[in-house]
Amino acid sequence: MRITVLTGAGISAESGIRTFRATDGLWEEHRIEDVATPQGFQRDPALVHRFYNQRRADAARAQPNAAHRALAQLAQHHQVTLVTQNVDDLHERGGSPEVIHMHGSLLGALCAGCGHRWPAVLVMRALDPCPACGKPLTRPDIVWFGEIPYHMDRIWEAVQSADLFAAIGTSGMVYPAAGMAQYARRNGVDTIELNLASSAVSRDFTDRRIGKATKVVPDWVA
Ligand code: BV8
Repeated sequence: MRITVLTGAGISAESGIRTFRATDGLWEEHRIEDVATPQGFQRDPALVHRFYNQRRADAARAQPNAAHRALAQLAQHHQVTLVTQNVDDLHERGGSPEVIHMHGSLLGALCAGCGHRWPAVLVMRALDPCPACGKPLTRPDIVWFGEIPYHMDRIWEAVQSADLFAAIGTSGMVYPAAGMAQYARRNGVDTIELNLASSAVSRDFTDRRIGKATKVVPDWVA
């Protein structure tokens, strides 16, 4: 069976990583939409790096949970395309063989000048020179609001060609991820939502499992 899975911050919540809604969208009194934007980086690169350095340290301390491990197990029995909005590496550390990070990754660094990518260091600074062009324009390799998410052609293809589309732990507040269930249904793909509560797009799903990810995901995979 071909299953395309989309995960959000809710799958990492029980690993101790805060979700966006849990922080009511604020960080150091800044709206995340102000910090996680190219304009925010232009305005105050040190503030933006502080935001991501903190999340990189939190993610490094966190451990994958039973939901991450259950999705790795699912991939052993089905053709799974795993797409995540999350920027942590808990899916990889939970054993998933291939993860599509549509919003980038805390483990990546990107040169805002020449576009070169390289592995991030734990504490990143804007003035760190790019290994390729030498410019002090280092940014996290994260897709910010107003930027185009990565691998979208491959993702849309995986959603429309699946037998089942499953969304796990996402509020359905951010596009284009939030539009995937509707796109699946338009292509005759069955849809299921696994979440602690209903989301902004619950109406787009024909099936749902309500509960904590570490409970409902292993139960669903079993
Ligand atoms: C783009 C990386 C196009 C950064 C992120 C008006 C209408 C529609 C769209 C827009 C609009 N205005 C602007 C837009 C576009 C914008 C958007 O959607 N804005 C929103 C705010 C309206 N989108 C974009 O800008 C995207 N790009 O559209 O480009 C384009 C085209 C051409 C040319 C240029 C551009 C890019 C968006 C990417 C932003 N980056 N992340 C970072 O991580 O720091 S978004 C960030 O928030 C996350 O990655 C995630 O995607 C998003 C939402 O987070 P969730 O993962 O859903 O988490 P959340 O906290 O919201 O919810 C947690 C869920 O878990 C809840 O449902 C909760 O119930 C559940 N839960 C909690 N605990 C548990 C649990 N479930 C199970 N078990 C538990 N224990």
